[in-house]
Amino acid sequence: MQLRARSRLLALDAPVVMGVLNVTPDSFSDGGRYVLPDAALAQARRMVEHGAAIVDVGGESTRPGAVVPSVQQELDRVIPVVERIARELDVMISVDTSRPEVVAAACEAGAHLINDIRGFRDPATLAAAADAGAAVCVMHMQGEPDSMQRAPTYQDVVREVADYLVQRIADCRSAGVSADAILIDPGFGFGKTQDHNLTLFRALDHFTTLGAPLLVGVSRKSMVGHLTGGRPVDQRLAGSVALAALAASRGAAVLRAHDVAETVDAVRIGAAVGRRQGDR
Ligand code: YH5
Repeated sequence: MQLRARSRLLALDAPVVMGVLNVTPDSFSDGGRYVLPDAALAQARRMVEHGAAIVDVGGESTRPGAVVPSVQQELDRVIPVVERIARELDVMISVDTSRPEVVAAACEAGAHLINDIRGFRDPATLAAAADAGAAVCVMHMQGEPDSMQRAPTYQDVVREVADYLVQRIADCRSAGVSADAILIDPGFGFGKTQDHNLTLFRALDHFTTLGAPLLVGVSRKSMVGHLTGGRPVDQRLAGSVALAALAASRGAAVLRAHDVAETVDAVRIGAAVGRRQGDR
């Protein structure tokens, strides 16, 4: 199994790690236009050295209450960083965006994969990704980042999330995205209670049968906090790594993580002990 993303092919026979690179002003203390690309490039380089196969660059915070940046602000944050990574590192570049203008400029700057937490709700965003030949990650989210955690409800969370993802795979194909350029993601923590997250995690085997490689993002999330007696975000490393290993053992193809070195080891362990396609 391979992911086709513009000029790059990524082997997914063994699970890989996508390193998180936030380029929001609150994640780089200065937030200035000159400091940011240098600091971000250094962090990207470290993640690649630690074994990240993909670097995920995001210029919009998903924290509830976070201010949505203007298109120009998002471009100013993301594009210089993508350019630097493309020029200086040998890695697949993912860009976290919901906007067609950012997709087009990011691909021009060297991005390979578009990771839209809104699941390409805007058809123009999907069209821009398809036009550029970029791979896409389609994530499920109930509601909007601002309000999604207020009272998420489902009749059958596994069915609803799976049906949504299957429909989105078809929509991506209709928009011209090639079949081997699509990742799907149940979207842990995006309009889900702890119960929903756990139910989805236990059903990961099912999500691996939907027709596209599965991306799982649980790193540092409240799901980990809940399962570890309420640990704050800076004490969630061990829990995050444990969940990453479990996800890899159940067939997740890409693990999105902040702590790349630790997660690379964890997914190796998970892949080795888990039963994978082609076993037996
Ligand atoms: C994801 O799952 N998540 S941003 C709250 C936290 C810690 C981390 C404090 N982008 C995903 O990482 N893209 C994000 O607790 C994503 N899948 C994909 N494809 C949220 C995040 C986080 C949120």
